[in-house]
Amino acid sequence: MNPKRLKIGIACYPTYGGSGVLATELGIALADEGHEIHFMSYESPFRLTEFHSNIFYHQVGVQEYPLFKYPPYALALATTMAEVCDLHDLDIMHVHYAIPHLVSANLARQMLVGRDVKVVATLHGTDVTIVGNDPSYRRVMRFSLEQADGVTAVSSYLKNETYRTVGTSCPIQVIPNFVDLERFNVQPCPEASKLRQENERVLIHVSNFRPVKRVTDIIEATAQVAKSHPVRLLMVGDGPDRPAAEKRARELGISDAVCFLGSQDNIEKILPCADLFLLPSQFESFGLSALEAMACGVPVIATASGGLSEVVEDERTGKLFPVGDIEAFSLAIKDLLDDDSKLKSFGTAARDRAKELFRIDSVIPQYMEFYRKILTEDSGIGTQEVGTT
Ligand code: GMT
Repeated sequence: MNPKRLKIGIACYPTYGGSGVLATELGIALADEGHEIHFMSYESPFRLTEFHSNIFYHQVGVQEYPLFKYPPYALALATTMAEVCDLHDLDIMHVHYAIPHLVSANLARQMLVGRDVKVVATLHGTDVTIVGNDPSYRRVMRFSLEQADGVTAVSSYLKNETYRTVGTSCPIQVIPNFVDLERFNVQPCPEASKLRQENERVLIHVSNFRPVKRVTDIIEATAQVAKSHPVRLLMVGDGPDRPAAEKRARELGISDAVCFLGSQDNIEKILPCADLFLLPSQFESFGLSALEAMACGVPVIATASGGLSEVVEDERTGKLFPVGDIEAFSLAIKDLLDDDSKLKSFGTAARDRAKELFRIDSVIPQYMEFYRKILTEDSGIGTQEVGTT
């Protein structure tokens, strides 16, 4: 049987952030399986670094005009989506992060004449919990979810939050985030190993330094740990709370032990050098960065909030503590640093859990099955020919 080659449009935020990472990795994996992928965004997604003959990128141009205090990106995106659908005869438009991508996709579909495209949305987190839950967007969020042909969420927590906050009754399927275990492995890269001084333990955090990540909690906890343990903290990423974290490190006298590395394209080279990954977020719908650390055999110390407890297994692959509890946070770090065999077994269990539940080759078929179901539901496009992964 010849599996039908699907033509899939993917809209996402292209800069550093879990939803863009996931959307890009999904597109690459689908392209590897022979499907044709069309990314649409205002910039090329940052993890889209290699040439691939099945992958196309369409830049959304937004016209500036003196009347526009806020240039209407959602409209420009809808126009690009409709044009790409017409030119390339897409089967599916898969948007990542609902606002505004889902609104644009639904609008694009309405503009098409004589053709249909199925609209699929993947909810990632703050599109529901912060943006979609704001009174200025809640109604449009609910309306667009109900217009979509299929909706997925990256965790059960996020699915339930969507029902609770947005008040929609549309079916939502949980398809978890995934990781490529070949790329994210336990092998430290020699260059990154130079970041560790002799006798030091390495702690690492990776994020976009937004308030929800509570990055200053990491500095507070590290200062506690540094009183009794030689540690180096690697802060990877950039964002609004980076200056506050740098300031707090200076105030607490631990600047020498904290390296702010900025945004890094090849985080898989740095992660395996770390002893522990720290994620003290206010909430996370999933915590993709924690999963990437686990895949590298690095145990995770994170808050027991949102979907993190679906990723990190408390006292087996890491430790979970209450949001904002610096004492519990630093004790959790010290407990693992003080017990080498526990640290090692947690690291092994972390990689095993990533392998068991979140490996790329078990999650991609879930997306393919989801597409297949949507395509066969009422239009008959694809039928059984679609996607054998
Ligand atoms: O963390 C953010 O604010 C960015 C956001 C995004 O759109 O990239 O991340 C969300 O999506 C990720 C990928 O599914 C999840 O791993 C993150 O947990 C989620 N962030 C939050 O829920 C805060």
